[in-house]
Amino acid sequence: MRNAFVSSLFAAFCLLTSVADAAPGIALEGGRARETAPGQTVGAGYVTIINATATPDRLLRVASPAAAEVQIHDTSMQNGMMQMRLITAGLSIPANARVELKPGSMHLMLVRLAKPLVTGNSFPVTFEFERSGRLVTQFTVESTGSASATEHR
Ligand SMILES: [Cu+2]
Repeated sequence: MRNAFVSSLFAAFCLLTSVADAAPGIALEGGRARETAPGQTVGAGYVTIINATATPDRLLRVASPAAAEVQIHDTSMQNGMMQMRLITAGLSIPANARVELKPGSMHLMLVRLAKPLVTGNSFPVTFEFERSGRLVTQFTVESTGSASATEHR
């Protein structure tokens, strides 16, 4: 019963959003990845997730043709060492908030790259949200040499 109710609500919502295409929702800004050296199979990606709605959402998973797997990682300092932790339960996106995935903080790990990431190139990344569904954004590859380049090897 509840499912039927939810899906009819969802259908009504889709109908509404298809009419009002300027409806606020989740937006992705500043998608970028770090260039990788030849032979390097793991890359790092960053993006800002903006929730302009009054409803919290949750980032469930991320995928890209550029890598076999895209993981969400968190970074913390443990005894002066930078540690990364895989976030498997999704990432909660509060209402009216900006969640920044950036160097030294939460970030995306592109695992088993299809090919090296070359500065200036770009590739699509798909984000799947619990409420907002799928959003695709382009990540631009930037050169390393910026701070916290030791975060990933
Ligand atoms: Cu990582």
